[in-house]
Amino acid sequence: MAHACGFELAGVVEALSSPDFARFEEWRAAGFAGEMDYLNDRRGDLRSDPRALLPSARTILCVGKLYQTSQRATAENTGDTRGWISRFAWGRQDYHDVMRERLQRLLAMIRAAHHGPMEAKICVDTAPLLERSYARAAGLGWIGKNTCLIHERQGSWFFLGEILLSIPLLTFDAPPPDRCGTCRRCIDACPTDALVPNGQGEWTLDARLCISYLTIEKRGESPENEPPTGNHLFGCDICQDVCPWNKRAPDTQEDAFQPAVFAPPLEEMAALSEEEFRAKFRGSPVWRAKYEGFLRNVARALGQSKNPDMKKPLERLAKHENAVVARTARKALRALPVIWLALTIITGRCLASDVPVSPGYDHFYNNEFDEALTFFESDLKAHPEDPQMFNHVAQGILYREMLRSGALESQMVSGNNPFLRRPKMEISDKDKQRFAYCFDQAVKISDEMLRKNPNDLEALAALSVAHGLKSNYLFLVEKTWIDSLKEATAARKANERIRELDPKDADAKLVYGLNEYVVGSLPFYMRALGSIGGFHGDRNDGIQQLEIVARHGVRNRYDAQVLLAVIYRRERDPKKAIPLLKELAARFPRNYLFRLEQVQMYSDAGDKKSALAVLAEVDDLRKARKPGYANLTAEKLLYFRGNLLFWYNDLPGALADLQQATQKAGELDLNTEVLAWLRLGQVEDLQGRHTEAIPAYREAIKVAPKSEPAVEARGYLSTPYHRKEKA
Ligand code: B12
Ligand code: SF4
Ligand code: SF4
Repeated sequence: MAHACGFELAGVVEALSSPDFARFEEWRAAGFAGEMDYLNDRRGDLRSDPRALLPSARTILCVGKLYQTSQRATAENTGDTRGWISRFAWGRQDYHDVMRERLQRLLAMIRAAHHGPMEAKICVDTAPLLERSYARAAGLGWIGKNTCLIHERQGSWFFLGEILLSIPLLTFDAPPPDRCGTCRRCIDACPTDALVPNGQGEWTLDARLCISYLTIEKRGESPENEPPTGNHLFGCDICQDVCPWNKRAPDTQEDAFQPAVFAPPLEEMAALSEEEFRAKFRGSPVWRAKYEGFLRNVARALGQSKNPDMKKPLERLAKHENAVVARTARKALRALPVIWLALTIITGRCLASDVPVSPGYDHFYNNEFDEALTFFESDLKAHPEDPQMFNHVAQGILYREMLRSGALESQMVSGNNPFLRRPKMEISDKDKQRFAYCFDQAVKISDEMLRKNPNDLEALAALSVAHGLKSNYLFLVEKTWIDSLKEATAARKANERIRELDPKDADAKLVYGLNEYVVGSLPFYMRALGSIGGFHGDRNDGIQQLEIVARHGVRNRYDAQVLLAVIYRRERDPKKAIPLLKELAARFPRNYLFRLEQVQMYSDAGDKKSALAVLAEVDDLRKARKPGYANLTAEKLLYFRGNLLFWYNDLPGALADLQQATQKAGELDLNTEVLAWLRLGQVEDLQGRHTEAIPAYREAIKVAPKSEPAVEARGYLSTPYHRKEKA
């Protein structure tokens, strides 16, 4: 009957007092209920026994209704100009009404089937009933570490509802086993560490730290040290998004839950009048936050956005007639100089008028390093007391050089031992000196700041970045990897101090995560050596830390995404790299590398069609001389296509492209040139023409004798190349 009424889950349990009430008592005694009066006062006490709601109750019929739709988070709908509403509130109609109406239908069916007298009461969410406890006892699922009820096949995206019945039922269901096992993804992913252990070693939720509570239930202004709520406007789904039991969870068939509003533009939301809010959200669960609460959430999201264009709407909200909204917006504005100053480490997006505005990083991420450096140098002139300004210049110099020598391209990471085999980059003396000067100044000024205040977070951040850059420099330019690791360790130490002082800072996990991964990836003997020198690392932990920054970071988010894309490639996990690269390409449209890397990843993932489609898109952008693409040569793209066809065994196609690319080899950067010659030789060999292959290998060796492709080419001079059988 329950299924016929639209419920995917159903079960029955006796209407007795729940043994879990002790858990509830302990939970609220710990203060975890925050200001939710309906849990703290008499209405909370009523949860001790369902017969407080219906004295004649003998049975509880528990049902679950799915609400997940086919809509997913994508690069287009999760940009930094948009807010985010939780899945359970996407529908046009409030789930309470939908559930209630279906439960009424179910009750009518039960009444029709049961002929005698019967009392009943329908409950959905708001009734003082321990819903998850009874649903668990009725066999609807187990209670996960994220505290949600999870069903093995249906996941956890479902609402609960109940009918208390005065009739006894003959059979009762049993709770399923706990299937969380050793997993702790939800705990690690929660950005505010709201999932905490209770006295019995089980996980529970401190609602005061939970974004869902802070955006839905908490009234008035945010507490002084409120955890960051990111772009969440109503509720939070993170601990369910990461749950493996939701990976294959089915979507709802319910029309009323299909998304009406889910990722609204922040600027548009900030401009809503009370009437417009009513028209948009009346009837949706978002209504619960009320106009004041919703706009307060918008103000917070604007303040935590990484986008400079969000300052204007925030300033308008600071003048809002609602005092709570206006004060929240003013608080967010006051915090901006600090947030955006920190942000300049990576994005350079300083917005507040009393700190330097540097569009340099927009150029930086679009690979326009000359333009970026012009901005960074003038910022430095205006703020010579700020260590980060020196870091920006040093970073601009280093990355310009990396692009020039092809080191920004991911061949850098494709070898067996990628972090150690990069040929030295050639860098001019002038750039070398400027880099060294900027590094020294950044360290000197940060040290001075730390002498005055050892807990100065900005100085620690600057120190960490300076050492990180120096580590890269030593590795790529000087190729002194032990010194490079020492610098990486110094970066990590400064970072660990930030993590101690501000454990909630997701961004601080960037350097830590990278260090874990890089050191954890070194060959064993080097790691052993490293441990004498004091470095240690764990690859998986490193990846996990970077994933947290990529998802929840503010200032280091894009760096973490770039690093992860590179790492996923190295870990042979192209499917994970693709969405990241799409997001980066959308965010930094003038950086062709994000698109070319997509080509490679689609190819690695076996999706030749998509790889060729992205490549054609890049070629169109090049031909149209779109910004960022004008300097890309036709030869480079021919190499890319030839390489792709080579791996897909389309040898005539590969040959034509590679011949054309190498005809004007001068148009290729060094990295691509040596690879193009190597591939050309290999294609000839595969077609049984070793005599034609030899000159190509010789060219590869001549162009960059010490590079990995040249070493490989040397091997094929005497023994023609054969494709290895797939393992
Ligand atoms: C208050 C409340 C909140 C609060 C507090 C949440 C919380 N975890 O306690 C806030 C505002 C933070 C919240 C958030 C959300 N909520 Co809410 N919330 C409620 C409400 C009204 C009461 C929950 C409650 O009593 N909490 C007190 C604590 C102690 O209870 P509990 O965590 O459920 O734990 C009980 C049992 O699970 C059991 N238990 C706990 N651990 C263990 C371990 C073992 C081994 C065993 C045997 C038992 C056990 O004992 C406890 C006492 O009964 C219920 C509806 C209701 N009437 O029950 C909805 C409800 C729990 N929320 C719901 C939803 C959908 C959400 C959100 C997903 C919404 C969103 N996207 O933002 C989030 C999820 C956040 C999260 N990780 O829990 C659904 C959950 C459906 C499901 N599949 O689990 C419910 C059931 C509403 C409904 N009718 O559908 N919610
Ligand atoms: S809903 Fe969000 S903030 Fe709350 S516990 Fe889950 S992940 Fe943490
Ligand atoms: S993420 Fe892992 S630990 Fe958390 S609820 Fe899901 S299965 Fe359990």
